[in-house]
Amino acid sequence: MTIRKEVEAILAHLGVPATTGSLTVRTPITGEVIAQIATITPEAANKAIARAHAAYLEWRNVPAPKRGELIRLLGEELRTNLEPLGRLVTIETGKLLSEGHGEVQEMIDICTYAAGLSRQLAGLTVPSERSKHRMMETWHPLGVVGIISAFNFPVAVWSWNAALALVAGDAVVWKPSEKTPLTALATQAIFERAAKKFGGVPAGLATLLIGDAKVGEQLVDSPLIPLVSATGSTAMGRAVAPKLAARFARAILELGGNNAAIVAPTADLDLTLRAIAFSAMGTAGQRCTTLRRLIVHADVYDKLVPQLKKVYGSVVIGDPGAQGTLVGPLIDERSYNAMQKSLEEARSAGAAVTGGERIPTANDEAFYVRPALVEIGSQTDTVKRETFAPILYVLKYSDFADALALHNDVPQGLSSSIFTMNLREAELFLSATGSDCGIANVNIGTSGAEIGGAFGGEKETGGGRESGSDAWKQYMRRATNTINYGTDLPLAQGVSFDI
Ligand code: UN1
Repeated sequence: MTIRKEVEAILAHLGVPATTGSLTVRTPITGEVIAQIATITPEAANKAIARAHAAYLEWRNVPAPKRGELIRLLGEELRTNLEPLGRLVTIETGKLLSEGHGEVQEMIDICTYAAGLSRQLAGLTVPSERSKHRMMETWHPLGVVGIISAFNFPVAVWSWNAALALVAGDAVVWKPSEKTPLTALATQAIFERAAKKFGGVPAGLATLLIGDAKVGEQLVDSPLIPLVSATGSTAMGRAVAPKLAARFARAILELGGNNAAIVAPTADLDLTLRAIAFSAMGTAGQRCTTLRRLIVHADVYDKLVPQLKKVYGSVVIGDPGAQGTLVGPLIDERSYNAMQKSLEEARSAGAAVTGGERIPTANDEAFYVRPALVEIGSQTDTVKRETFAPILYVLKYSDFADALALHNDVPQGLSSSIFTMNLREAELFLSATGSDCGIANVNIGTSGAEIGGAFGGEKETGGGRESGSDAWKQYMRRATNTINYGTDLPLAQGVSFDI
């Protein structure tokens, strides 16, 4: 069966109505076209946003634990469809089958989390300074949440936002990456089934808009959308953030990462090697949390780096659906060119590059590469820039303070790790003067975060937090309430105003 036929079968199985249109969808596995689908017009997109707003006005009246029931059903529906949706993720993104399945598992996990959360959207009660007064805070639904997602986590990112937003009483409008619209259509069909089992939801409660960057701009500009959660490049965030700020809308920005790990002299090198391999080469280096910089102590450099080179030289590259493959294709030619450009720049800066070459296949339009290990003397501009490809820059250090300084001396601040058995180093790395990232780990890689924690990063990563912890608060508005159950009217701060 060709991949195109397989895609048609999966979409039919998941209940996606067959369409045709101007958007060409390819699989990076072979580069072949797997679908032609319709895109939305600007007028229709505006109507959809208005419909979502009307849905929100109804949905906010449904008790939160009932809203949680919808998300529980969504989780169940995803559980039933983990295999086909996971396979579709692999076909559309080129990530390994276990990662495709893992992505759907992540969706299921956030649904479980959000369903529980629906009974815990609690506000504080606060002691009032006034007699016979009570203060409390109440969390209310916010409105329509715009979700702009990237190709590399084509469906999990929607679920992190949508599960929380829907439980919070919001409606969601989703603009997925143009590179991965099929998994979005499949997810929408799965949502519709859950909504039906729920007994129906207001029309347009969760809406999918397939289109180009202009659709994203409509979400960013719409006065009906008080929060936009956008995942993508720092350049995209730079365009989006001022527009949202200008109309006082909220932003959750998940932008570039330039994640590093420090390998200290006491590191468990066997564990470190395995953690580096997954973080740096996994998903062909196309996670926001991918390990991009390795800062290795001089005492262990000559032991670790040759071992790493061996792994880089032997890792199985190929069909992400095949057993044994560890590195699948890059998403497209542009990504391949960006990788080659960065490697060229590193070479001219005197770096020693291992790997990085294209692995020829029968398909000219598929881009498989050997992951690149780049030993480089200093943190050049190339190293400071995020290249969304499997390049690991390796730097050497002798003094821990220098390693920390190198670590933080990049514009991005998403994820970070230290490999050490030294408690002082580990604690320092996690302290206020340590890693400046939103995620800081010890003896574990930079990628593969769990949904229970808040996910996001600082500096040019954008500052947003999604998923676990108290991320839900961004999808709600807080009202502070003061109630007077007495007959007097004492004023705060002892102010008197007798009429
Ligand atoms: C992303 O790359 O956009 O930490 C998100 C991880 C995943 C999320 C990555 N759970 O690798």
